[in-house]
Amino acid sequence: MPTTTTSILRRLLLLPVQFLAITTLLTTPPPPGADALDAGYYAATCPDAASLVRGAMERLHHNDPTLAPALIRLLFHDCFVRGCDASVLVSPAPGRASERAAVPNHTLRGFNAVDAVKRALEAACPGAVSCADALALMARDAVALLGGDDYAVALGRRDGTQSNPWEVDLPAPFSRLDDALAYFAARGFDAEETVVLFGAHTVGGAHCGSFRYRLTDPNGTMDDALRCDLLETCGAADQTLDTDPANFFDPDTPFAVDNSYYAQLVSNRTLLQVDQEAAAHPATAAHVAYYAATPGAFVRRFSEVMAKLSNVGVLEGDAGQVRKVCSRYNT
Ligand code: HEM
Ligand SMILES: *[C@@H]1O[C@H](CO)[C@@H](O)[C@H](O)[C@H]1NC(C)=O
Ligand SMILES: *[C@@H]1O[C@H](CO)[C@@H](O)[C@H](O)[C@H]1NC(C)=O
Ligand SMILES: CC(=O)N[C@H]1CO[C@H](CO)[C@@H](O)[C@@H]1O
Repeated sequence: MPTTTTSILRRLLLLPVQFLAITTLLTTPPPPGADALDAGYYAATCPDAASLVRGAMERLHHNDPTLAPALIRLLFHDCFVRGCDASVLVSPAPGRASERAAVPNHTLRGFNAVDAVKRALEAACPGAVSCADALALMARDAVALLGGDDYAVALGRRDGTQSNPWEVDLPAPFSRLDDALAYFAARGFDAEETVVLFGAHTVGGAHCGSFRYRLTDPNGTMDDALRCDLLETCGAADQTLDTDPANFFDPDTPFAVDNSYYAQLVSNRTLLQVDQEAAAHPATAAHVAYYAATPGAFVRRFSEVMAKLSNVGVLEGDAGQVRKVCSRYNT
């Protein structure tokens, strides 16, 4: 009886949604999609935008090499939640939460750098360059500064006017790989592309909190020597973020876009469980083995897939706005 009631209720609730989706499909033209982005978008309004961002990134990177990995991650968190619309950059305000209040965002960094670059863009070309474009350019420059291939970023993204913590549904480090693959597939990334994007975990690092539970599991997949080393660094007890030690994913070359991440997967020496699963999963194992064995192929592919990531669900034309300050909507 309760099951029937629930299923009827569910059907009643779903019906109008399906109906709405169908009518929307029939009556509205398809959105322009990232095809409408254009490398020359700022030719008239801010011709030096890209070089201004590159120069600023070079200075920032020189002062703090940990920033570039943080920006690559920031782009991922932006683009997979509401598309690449700078929604991740909005600060929570009293009475109005934002994506930054959601758990996966607690360890995000780089917001001040984006604000600084945007201030420079505003000084050069007031109101022209969106925060979404600024972040896409900064992430591209981060990849290049970390020794990856430079790639073209088409421009014209607009900034969103919504940022909701409850929409942050990013996979967790302890997610099953099957779920992560389905999540990436829903955003247009197949298993190979997902494995390539995971390769971002060849730069930067993770706090112990995202893998500590693996260190006390003698039956887990982590290499024993690494497990013992990390147990010494991290301890077995949970810590708050400000005291929790951070660890490089790839301690040998933490600031190089290279294929060592895949060698670590093959030797069971990576930090995150979901990453480690990619070494053995039938949909990903061959890709992991290939990129572990073929350094140049990874570096080239990483930039191609980063370029694709930069175009997910972008706002174009008159949609959204061009924020003046990346952490605040225009009033
Ligand atoms: C299943 C998917 C993913 C999970 C569960 C995941 C999880 C994490 C976690 C837990 C951290 C450590 C955060 C900290 O403790 O400070 C991290 C760091 C990082 N992630 Fe991911 N990630 C995923 C996919 C990606 C993708 C697709 C990219 C980019 C293309 C990316 C780029 C990075 C980078 C560069 C860092 C280092 C950040 C820094 O040093 O500040 N991640 N990720
Ligand atoms: C590890 O596996 C052994 C043998 O299967 C089992 O007895 C033990 O409880 C497991 N330990 C943990 C921490 O899961
Ligand atoms: C990695 O772990 C898997 C599964 O536990 C095991 O079969 C494999 O032999 C390990 N590889 C290395 C290099 O330790
Ligand atoms: C980087 C960032 O904005 N982190 C925030 C994540 O959410 C917590 C809790 O809401 C905030 O305290 C952090 O400042």
